[in-house]
Amino acid sequence: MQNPVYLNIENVESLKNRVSTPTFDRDKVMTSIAHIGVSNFHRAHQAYYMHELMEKHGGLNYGICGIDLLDADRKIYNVLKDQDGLYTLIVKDANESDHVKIIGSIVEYFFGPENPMAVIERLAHPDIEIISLTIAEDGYHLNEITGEFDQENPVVAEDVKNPFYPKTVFGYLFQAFKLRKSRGLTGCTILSCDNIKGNGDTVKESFFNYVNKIEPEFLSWLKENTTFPNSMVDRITPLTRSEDIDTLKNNFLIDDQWPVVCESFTNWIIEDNFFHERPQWEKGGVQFVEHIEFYDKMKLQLLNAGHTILGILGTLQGYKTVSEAANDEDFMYFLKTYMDEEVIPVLDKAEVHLVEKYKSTLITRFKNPFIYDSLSRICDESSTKVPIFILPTVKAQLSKDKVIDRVAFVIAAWCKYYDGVDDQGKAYKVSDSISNVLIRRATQSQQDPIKFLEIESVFGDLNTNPVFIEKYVRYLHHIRERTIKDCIKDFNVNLL
Ligand code: CS2
Repeated sequence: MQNPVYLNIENVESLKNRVSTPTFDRDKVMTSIAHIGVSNFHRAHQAYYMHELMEKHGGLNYGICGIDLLDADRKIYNVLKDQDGLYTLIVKDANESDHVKIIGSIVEYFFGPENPMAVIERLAHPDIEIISLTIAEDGYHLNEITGEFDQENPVVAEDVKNPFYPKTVFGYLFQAFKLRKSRGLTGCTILSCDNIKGNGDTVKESFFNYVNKIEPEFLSWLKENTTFPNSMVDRITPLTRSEDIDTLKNNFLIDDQWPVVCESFTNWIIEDNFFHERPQWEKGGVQFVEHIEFYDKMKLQLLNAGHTILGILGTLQGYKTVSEAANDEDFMYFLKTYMDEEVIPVLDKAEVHLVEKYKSTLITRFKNPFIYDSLSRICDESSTKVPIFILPTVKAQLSKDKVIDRVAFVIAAWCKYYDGVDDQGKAYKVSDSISNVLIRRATQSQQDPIKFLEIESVFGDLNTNPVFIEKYVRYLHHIRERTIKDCIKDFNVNLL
C-alpha cells in the first residue's frame, strides 16, 4: 500500500488525481484580506468562498493572511505553517458522497503571541483592504445585561492600561490603524463573521468605545476611514475528529494534520458597505443586501437557537451529536413547535415564505447523519450563546403576551444541564468561562429555583418577570423529577 502524502505546497500537485487541488497560481495571489481567527468555521466558509473565487473567477487579488491571537491557537498555527496554508475541506451531504477539496486561499499566516509587532505591521499594510473576524461570541467582550462593550473585562482593561502590547482584537486594531494614519494611509473595512446580532455594528461600537477610552481624538479619523458591514454567516462545521484525519489517510492517501469537515449547505449575506472596492463575491453565491436585520434574526433564532436547544435537551438524554438528537422524533417535534409557535411569530411576516424554506432546510441539515457535530461543541460557552440565540425570543414573546412555554422549558432544562449527569447516569463535562457560577447557581436552584435566573450577567432582569418565573419553576420541577425524554413526550401532547 502507498504511503499517504504529506500535504504541503511541494506535494499538492501529486494529489490532483485523487482530489480537487488548487488550479490557480498561488505565487500570483496578492494578499488583501487579513482574517483574525482561523477557526474551522473560517476555513469552511470565508476561505472556501475566496478559494472558489480564485478558482473560477480569477479573484487573485484577494488572498487571505490568517492571523491568530490566542495562545490556544498555537496548534493550528503550527499546522498551517507546516502545510503552507493548505488544508483539506471535506464536504458531507446527507444524500451525496463526500467532496474533498484542497483549499489554497490562505497564503500567509501570523501568530500574535509569537510576534505581536508583525501582526500589527501586517494589519497596517496598505495592501490590506479588509480585516475580517471570526473571534466567537466571547471575543467581543460584551456585557450580557446591556449588550454593550464591557470595559471592565480584565483582558480589555489590561489592553487599555498597556495599549502597546495588545491581547484583544481591539487592541491590535487600534495599533494597526494608528500606524496607518501616521503613514498617511487610509483605513479599511472591518468585516465581522460571527454569530452576533448586528455583528458589524457591534464590533464598531466595541472598537470605538475602546479607542475612546485610550485616545478619543483619534476617533474622527477612524470614523472617516473604516466601514463595518453587518453580515450573516451560515455553514455547519463540526470539530475535526481523529477519524476524519484517518479517513483522509486511508481513503485518499492524504496526510493532513487538521482537515475541516462541513455540510454542503452554505450561505453568506453581507451589507454592501465596503471601504475599498470589494471582492466580487456575488459570483460565488454571496448575497449583498442593504439591511441584514431580518436574515440575522432568522438565522440566530432558528438555527443557532435550534442547535442550543438540541444541545441542552440532547445532552440530558445522553445523546452525543446533533443528528442523534434531531433524529429523535420527540425532540424534533418539540423543536419544530418551538420554531412555529415561539420564534416565527416574532419574525418579519412579509418574509414568511423565506422563513418556512429556511426552517425546512434546517431540519434536514440538523438530521444529516454524516456530520458528527458534537453536542459538547454546541453547549460550550452557552452562557454567551443563550443571551444571543434564545433570550431575544423570550423578550419578544413576553412583550407581546405570547406563548413562552417551550422557551421557559428550555431555560429550566439548561439549569438542570449544570447538574452534569445525563439520564443514563453518565457524567459529562461542562465548559464555560463562568462554569463555576452556573454550576453553583444550578445547585442552589434545587432549594430555590429562582437562584439560577439570578445570574444577572446572563439573564438581566428576567428573574423579576412573574409570567416567566411561573412557567420556568413549574418546568424545572418536572425536569428534576423525571427523564427529559418523558417530559418532552408529555410536553408535546399537552404542555406540562
Ligand atoms: C452553532 C454554530 O456554535 C454554535 O452554537 O450553532 O457554530 C453553527 O453551527 C453555525 O452558526 C452554523 O452556521
